[in-house]
Amino acid sequence: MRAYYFDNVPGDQRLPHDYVPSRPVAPHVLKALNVLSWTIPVEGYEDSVNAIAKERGYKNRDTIDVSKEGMGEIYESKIKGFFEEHMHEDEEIRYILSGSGFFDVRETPTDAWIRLAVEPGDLIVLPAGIYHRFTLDEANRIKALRLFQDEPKWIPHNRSSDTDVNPHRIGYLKEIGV
Ligand code: KMT
Ligand code: NI
Repeated sequence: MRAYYFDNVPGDQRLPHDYVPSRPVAPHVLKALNVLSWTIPVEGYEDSVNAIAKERGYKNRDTIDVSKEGMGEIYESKIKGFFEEHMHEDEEIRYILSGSGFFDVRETPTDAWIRLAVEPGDLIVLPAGIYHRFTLDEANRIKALRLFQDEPKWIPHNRSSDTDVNPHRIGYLKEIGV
């Protein structure tokens, strides 16, 4: 997984939006935001992913196919929703099986976007309360395993003055010491 600062240039969200020259984000910066990542080769990934799932209490999982073919008529609205800046009250855990895409996470306190370019074998954990969004890249497809601590639920809370005072948001800021 490559991590770099998003260039904020208006235009197609599926483009890399990498500064020239690129502004890479060091692993310790992601660590300070409580963003976790592993690389686990897709061939024979099960044991390693199962071990992490067991250790972290991820009891449920499903797969998601984000592509026109995979989503049908809800594709356009889903793509739009994924890219709205939001938070969840649970961790967002994704293991990329095929394809690629970008998860953008907000750095705090700068509010800069950090772009995580994910590809097959990347396992990422976005902590509860972090502001983030997702987009496909120009290849237009990704398949991922979604892991959940409890029931497969996925409630996005779009960023607003309400989410700024959400207990999970406050808890996240406390955890990262901001
Ligand atoms: C999400 O929650 O934003 C998604 O599931 C996006 C697709 S998973 C690669
Ligand atoms: Ni999300």
